Amino acid sequence: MSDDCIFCKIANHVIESDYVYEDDLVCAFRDMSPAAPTHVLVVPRAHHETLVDDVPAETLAALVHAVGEVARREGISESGFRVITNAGPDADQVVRHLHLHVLGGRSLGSSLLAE
Ligand code: DGP
Repeated sequence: MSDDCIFCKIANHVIESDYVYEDDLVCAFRDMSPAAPTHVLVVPRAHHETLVDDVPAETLAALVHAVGEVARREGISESGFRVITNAGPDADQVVRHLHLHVLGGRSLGSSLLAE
């Protein structure tokens, strides 16, 4: 865990959040600035900056599994949803702790971007 990382603190309950799903390796909580009716962030409990940060295969599998759990729990598995991860400056990554945005609950349009 990184002491100055907000998502480390949320993922390890140093700071509480609105959790949607948790297991040993990952947790999912609501984004504080939702871009859609459902906007949940899925993060590893261990600190990894992006997807290219030597993330163990077990953790990657747990992240993808959690996306499915979030979609089912939020009732968007049939209506549809989008998963995005921002990595690095060109993607405008603000929080430097790997996270998957799970967006749904409205039509997201055909663009790859959420807006
Ligand atoms: P990005 O790094 O650009 O992929 O976006 C980070 C997202 O994290 C952004 O949508 C806002 C959200 N966020 C930032 N800080 C917090 C926080 O302390 N709590 C919650 N729930 N969401 C946060």
